[in-house]
Formats: sequence, structure tokens, C-alpha cells
Amino acid sequence: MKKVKIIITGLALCSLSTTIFAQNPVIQTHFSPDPAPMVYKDKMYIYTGDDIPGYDFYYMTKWRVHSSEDMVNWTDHGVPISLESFSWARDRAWAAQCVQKDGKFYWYICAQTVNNDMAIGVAVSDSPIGPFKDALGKPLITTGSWDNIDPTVFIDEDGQAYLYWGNGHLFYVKLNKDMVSYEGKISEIPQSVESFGGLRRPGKSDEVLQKQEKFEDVFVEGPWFYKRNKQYYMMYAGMTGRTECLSYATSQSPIGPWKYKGKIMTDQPTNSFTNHGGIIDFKGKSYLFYHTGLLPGAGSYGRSTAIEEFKYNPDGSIPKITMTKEGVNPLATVNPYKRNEAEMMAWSEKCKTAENKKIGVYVTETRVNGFIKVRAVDFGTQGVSAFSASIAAGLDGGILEVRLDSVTGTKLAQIEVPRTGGWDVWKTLNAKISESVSGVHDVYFVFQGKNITAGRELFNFDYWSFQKK
Ligand code: FUB
Repeated sequence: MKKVKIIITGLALCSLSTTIFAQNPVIQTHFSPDPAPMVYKDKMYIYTGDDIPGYDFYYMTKWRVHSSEDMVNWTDHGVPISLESFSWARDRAWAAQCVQKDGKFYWYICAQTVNNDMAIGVAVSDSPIGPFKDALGKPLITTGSWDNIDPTVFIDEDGQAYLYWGNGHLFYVKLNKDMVSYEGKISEIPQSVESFGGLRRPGKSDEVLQKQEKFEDVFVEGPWFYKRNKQYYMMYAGMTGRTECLSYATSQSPIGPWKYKGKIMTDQPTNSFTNHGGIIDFKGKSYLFYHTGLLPGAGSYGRSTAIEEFKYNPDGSIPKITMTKEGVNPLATVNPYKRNEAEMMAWSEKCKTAENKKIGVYVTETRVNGFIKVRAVDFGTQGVSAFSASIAAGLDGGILEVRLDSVTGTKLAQIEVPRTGGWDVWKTLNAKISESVSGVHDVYFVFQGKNITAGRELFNFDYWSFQKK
């Protein structure tokens, strides 16, 4: 019988602007609250916290980093810092932001101290993904107050760096050139209807929250400080009714006076009381990062990063932004012919990530019917001859299917995973590809098993590549 050759031609590059899949929240393997974006060289980095599943408060212990070249496929860089990185920290690894200066990366964090107050510390590294080290061995800002949370840092064109932070009250200091000390006293920004739309939040009782509705808005927490076209912006989590909104004020100077400009994101079904955000430009586009509690089983204490693209109005004001499931479009394509990390993904189900000293971050806890989706993979025109993957498995029976464009799409390759000698014994496994593939496709790595129940782990997955014909 004559073998029929299947030719699979991908979408043209212009179809990258058509979004048809859910993309928010952007990370599904763990929670990723309080996103703080940073652009360095050709990549967007997101520094986040890590909500622990099953808790009823913000008992967090570590901070995470992901990066992307295209805004849709996010590579997990693991947990470069945790409470253990700061000898003075005891609990509550809360919101943080990393900034780059002169090739060094300063990650400003806040955490609860042994005295039960909150303090701001800073870790430093030569790389955006670490290793990071506590720069001081003690907090940078410690005043015995609970208000020392949510640091945000901006370095102005003249080289002067400003650290803002606060909960209820908004404080700032000018950082010294070393970025790990400050000059002068801590200043508090006065809050008024003119500056932040409402009065300083005096307390958290129901009565107080209801009274606040008569104000336009009010500064609560999560300040995000940046500059654009000579104007300074302060986005913050404000209060609207019973949940937080994202609002902003602007100023002609880095230390105010601030002028309230309105709400950016409000009354959205985020399923989370808090809504901590960041705004940044990347490759000519503007993005809002925020968090929602919309992963299965999540909520106010299980929050995940989401991203929306927006355009500033001609006068520099920020439009109202609504949350979407679709999120943002890819800005680039993935090259399938180089080593790609398995922990680079646009969407995933029924798998997690983990890291170890030997190989770094990898995909683990893969289960039957789980999958990883990698968006906008450009196979070019030359054709594909084979697929290979680095896999470790203590037990056999797992199957890795490589499919195009959906979990049930054309199967390009299948690897029946043998015992490799242990869950951390890695082997490169190969499969030939006979179909002729070209153009841009989403690639799905689908996890299956031979007579394996849904509960059993299948294999660990570190990286993959295709070979050209
Ligand atoms: O994630 C813990 C705290 O919740 C943050 O520090 C606040 O901004 C709020 O998002």
C-alpha cells in the first residue's frame, strides 16, 4: 500500500495576532502573586511571591522568577530567594521588586521579622535569575511598623534611585548610589482626595470600609513607581467597596505632589481580595501585570499573575483595563531546533515544576492527560526529521506524545518512556518524525500512560528539541 505523506503547513506569521486560547493566568504550575515585571536585554522577567495552597492567609515563604522573550511562553527559573536567604526574616514573604543597575540586580523584598513587624530587605546578584544574596544581613527599612511592605524602586535618568513602599501610608527614601543604603529621613507622602482620591485608610473594620465608599478611591498598598515621557506614575492597590482595585496618580517630580488620576482596573471578577500590579513597556508595547485567584481551587490566598496589553491615551493617561482570559499575543516565535527547556510553557495542566542543584528547574509530577503547550513554534520550511527529549523516570509506562495545535491534534511523535534508572537519572530519548511540518504551530507535549492510573507520576522532563531534515 502506498504510504500517504501528511503535509502540515502552519499558520502564517501574521496569525500571531489572533488569540484563541486562554493565556491568563500566565503560570499554572504554582501560584505567582504580586507580579513585579522587569525588562533586561531582550527578555521580560516577572518576580513574584508564592502563595501556599490550602492556607487562609498570606503565609508565604519564598519568591520566584520567570522570564519570556515573547510574553506568552514563560520559563520557570525556580526559587532564587526564600525567607531562609534573610537571617532576620521569620514569615510572610510578601511583595517584592527587582531592578537592575550597572549590571547588578537588586531584589527588594518585605518580610515579617522576629519582632513581628514587617521590614524591607534587599538581595543582590550579578544575574537576573540569581544566585541572590542578602546584601546587608539586616533589613534596609525597619521602623517597627506593619506598614513596611511592598517596596517599589525606580532609578531616574540622573541616576537617583527612589524606594517607595507602604500599607495605608505611602513612604519613600532616596537610595544611595550603592542601592543598599539611603540618605536622609524616611518621608511620608500626604494623602488627600487630590493626591490619591481618598483619605488615608484608618482601619479595617466594616464600618470604615463602608465609609470609604464615599471617597473616589484610597491608597491601600502595592505601590508601583515608574516614569514615562517625563511624567512620574504611581500605580497602587486602592480600595473600592470590599476589594482592591488598581488606581494611579501622576506627578511632574519623583517625590510629588501627586495628582489622583483614577482607577485602571476595578470591579473585575478576579476572585481575589488583593490586586497587586506592575506596569511596563516591552518591545514597543505597554503591559499591565496584576493577579487573580482564578486557577482551579484558588482564591484570595492562591493568586496568580495575569497580563493585559494596553495603549496609553495621547495625553499619557492610562485607560480602564478589563481582565481577560485570552491575555496577550506572542511577540516572537520559538525556534524548535535549539535546546528548549520543558519548563518554558504557555499553558500546562497536570504537571508541576521542581529544581535541583544538578540540572536546575525541570517538569515533574506529570500525570495521565496532562500537557504542556508551547505557543508559536516556527518550524520553517525545511521539514522535521526527529524529536528528542531529556527524560528521567524511576518507573516505565509513561508516554510522551508530541502533537500540533491542540491536545488532540496531529501526533508528530511518541516516546514510550522506559525506566531510566531513577527519577533523577536523565536520558535523551528520540523519536523519528515522518510527517512534513512547516510554518508556525502551537506544540503540545501530552502525557499518557500504558495501564497507568491517573494518580501515578509518569516521568520528569527537562528539555526538548526537534531536528531538521
Ligand atoms: O502578598 C501579600 C500581600 O498581599 C502583598 O504584600 C500585598 O501587596 C498584597 O498583595
